[in-house]
Amino acid sequence: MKQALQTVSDYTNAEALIRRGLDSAHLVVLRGEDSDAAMSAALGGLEENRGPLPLRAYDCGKRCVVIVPTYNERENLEPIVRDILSYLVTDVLIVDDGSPDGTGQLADSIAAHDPRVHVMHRQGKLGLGTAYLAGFAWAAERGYERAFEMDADFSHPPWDLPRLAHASLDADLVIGSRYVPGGSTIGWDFKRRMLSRGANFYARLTLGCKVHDMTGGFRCFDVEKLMRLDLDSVNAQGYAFQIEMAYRMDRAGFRIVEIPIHFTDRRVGASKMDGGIAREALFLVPKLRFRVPRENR
Ligand SMILES: Nc1nc2c(ncn2[C@@H]2O[C@H](COP(=O)(O)OP(=O)(O)OP(=O)(O)O)[C@@H](O)[C@H]2O)c(=O)[nH]1
Ligand SMILES: [Mg+2]
Repeated sequence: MKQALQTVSDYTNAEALIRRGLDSAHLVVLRGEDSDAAMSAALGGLEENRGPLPLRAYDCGKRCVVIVPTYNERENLEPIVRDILSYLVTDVLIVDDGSPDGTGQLADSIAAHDPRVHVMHRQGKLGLGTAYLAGFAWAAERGYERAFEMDADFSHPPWDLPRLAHASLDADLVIGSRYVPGGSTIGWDFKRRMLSRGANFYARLTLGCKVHDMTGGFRCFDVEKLMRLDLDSVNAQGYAFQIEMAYRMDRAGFRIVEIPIHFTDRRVGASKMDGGIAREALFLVPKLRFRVPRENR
């Protein structure tokens, strides 16, 4: 199936079009490459249902690692790792919490064949927040300059990774945002949409924070800035972890940029979202206001 594709010369032009409603899945960023060749690579990608594949992965010039926490993501793991590496020059860190479905063993076998892929195994389901904190520490110890957060379930379009990486050259935290012009959620029912909207409204109002998508989990951190935060005192999980990290970056005076993304409901596998995650956010958010000091850099 042929789909309409549009070319742009660079990411600045791409962002302007996406904000005006163009779907990034149908955009080819040329980056100086031959237009016909880039178009045919992108079309090939769309036909395989892998998005507008680039001729070459985007190299932002920083040492990047995409941290992918996994719990029972066996079916998603190989395709998501493959797509991440197709779009971005980066390493990948899979943080698996002893998934009963064998995701951890599969991750080991992917890593055995590709030196860019690394695996951290943890004993039992310890939660998304601590998975990311462990990943951040791992990245800082090894001198990575950019650390991405990304779900394994294809909710976060891998073709948007280069846009996040590019925006991170001029920001301390980039958030792939559903709630700025050009962003959206696809495939969620009314209840789930209201829950997410409500959580964001509540967090913004309670914390007085300007970020539109406080709960979004598709992000890129400047590792050096991230390490200046007091990460030992972060203990939130789920939605609340993302709210807390955005708030801490904001309170520290760091530059946060939101770029629009289309968030899509998971392709396969089961959701780990539950009432506990929502309750945590409800009670933790007001506490953050008093717990997180405003810092002067
Ligand atoms: N390591 C680790 N990963 C987790 C844990 N909980 C969720 N994940 C992973 O974190 C990512 C986001 O989790 P999801 O299940 O998609 O949660 P969600 O996005 O809130 O819910 P849905 O997308 O609606 O299913 C996925 O890659 C999960 O496999 C956990 O306790 N430990
Ligand atoms: Mg998900």
